[in-house]
Amino acid sequence: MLTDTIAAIATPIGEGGIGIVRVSGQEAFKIASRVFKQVKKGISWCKENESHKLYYGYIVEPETGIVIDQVLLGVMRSPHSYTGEDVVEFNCHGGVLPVKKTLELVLIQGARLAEPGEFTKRAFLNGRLDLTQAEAVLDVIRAKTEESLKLAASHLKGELARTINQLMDRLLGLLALIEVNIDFPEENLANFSPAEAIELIQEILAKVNDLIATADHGKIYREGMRIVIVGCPNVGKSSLLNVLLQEKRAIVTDLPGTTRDIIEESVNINGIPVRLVDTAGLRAPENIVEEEGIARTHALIQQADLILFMLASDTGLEVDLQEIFDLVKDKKGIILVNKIDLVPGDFLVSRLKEKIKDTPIMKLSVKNKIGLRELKDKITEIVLNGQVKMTVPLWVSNVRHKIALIRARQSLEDSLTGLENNVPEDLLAIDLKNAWEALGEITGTAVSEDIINRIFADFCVGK
Ligand SMILES: Nc1nc2c(ncn2[C@@H]2O[C@H](COP(=O)(O)OP(=O)(O)OP(=O)(O)O)[C@@H](O)[C@H]2O)c(=O)[nH]1
Ligand SMILES: [Mg+2]
Repeated sequence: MLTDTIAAIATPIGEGGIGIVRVSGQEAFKIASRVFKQVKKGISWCKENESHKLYYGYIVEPETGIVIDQVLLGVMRSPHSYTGEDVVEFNCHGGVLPVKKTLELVLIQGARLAEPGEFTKRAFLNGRLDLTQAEAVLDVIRAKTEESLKLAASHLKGELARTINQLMDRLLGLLALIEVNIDFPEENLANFSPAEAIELIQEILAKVNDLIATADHGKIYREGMRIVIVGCPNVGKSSLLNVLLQEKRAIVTDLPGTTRDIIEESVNINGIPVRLVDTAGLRAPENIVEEEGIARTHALIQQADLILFMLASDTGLEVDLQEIFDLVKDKKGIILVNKIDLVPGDFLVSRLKEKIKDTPIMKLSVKNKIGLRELKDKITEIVLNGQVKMTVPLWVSNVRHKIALIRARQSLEDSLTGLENNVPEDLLAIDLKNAWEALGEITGTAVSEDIINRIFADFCVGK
């Protein structure tokens, strides 16, 4: 499969400064030489040892001689390219047609259209990247906040892989000792001391546990979270969405029942990528449109990571809120008392405190922008359990990595139990090998084709 040559458009389809068609594989240069006519001044692009340069020329349809575009050709020879293969990149003018026509020509000359993520997959299979780095490529592309980008970039640099590899090396050293003991029990070649083994495994286990502990926060920075604003009509839900978005996205009026449909937008709250959802006010529906809106709100509450439950200080607890509290009671939430510019709201807050024990209650005025800073800080505090800034140098952010770490932890714990109970060394070796393999799944040293395919299927074509 790695023997054929793949091609794809690597830039978004649309108008832009440049559009790039990327070609990788054994035939890349041959294909380029058929369609690229260099405007020769100096060295020919296909001269041997010429690499990592741009060459000026034209894309020409070989049969007709028709010029498609004026381009710069980027040449990167194997093995020093992204994929590790021979790579050429046509830097066309950034229009839909020049780029598409160039791709077409390349395909006619024998390249195959790349699958999603296939360039990066080849980079992995050719040992240019480990699996954590390959996954980080996608995380960098998708990063929504500076913090998510920072996290992805540290993985791209291979920091997670380095840590995992160190743990794997130490495990392997121990395994080797045990294997020697199994193979030559009499000869006492290797000094295998169970006490030292226990110490070493405990050290590795502690590191694995540290990594697992970062995973929940890491996932929030990588994948973001969904916050749903709910409450009675007219309390200011849409106003809050608009002010957090700094944009008049949702319609705001003083008529109750203004919002009928779900409005969902991305915002950055202290570095956390958030999908913020505004919903239809909860009340006895007056018509079928409102009824549907309210039904959707109920469904959304179930999917939310955090609920902002909003009341207005001027209307207070006029409706029976028990039903709504029941809806949100299993979720993390914050109760917001809005419109304190109209009525201070202290009375309402004290009444609420009688009813509700664990959920934080905050006062704000969306209109006068009072309490918004505190609300943002409260949100981060709740989702990160009080830890507001990224302080740990290395974070696990990917659920796949977390699951593998948990399996490694289990096997390490099993091996410790075994050592304490003097189990035969070959059984001990099995546990340690399992731990080693679980860690190897993270970096890709021991990983099934199925997992690899699943990872790269998420990528865009051309990456
Ligand atoms: N005085 C005051 N008015 C506010 C405040 N926040 C929102 N409002 C006003 O309250 C009215 C309702 O605001 P919306 O944001 O549309 O309320 P909503 O909760 O989305 O209402 P529905 O979509 O009908 O459920 C509007 O006239 C807002 O300008 C506030 O903090 N103080
Ligand atoms: Mg609204």
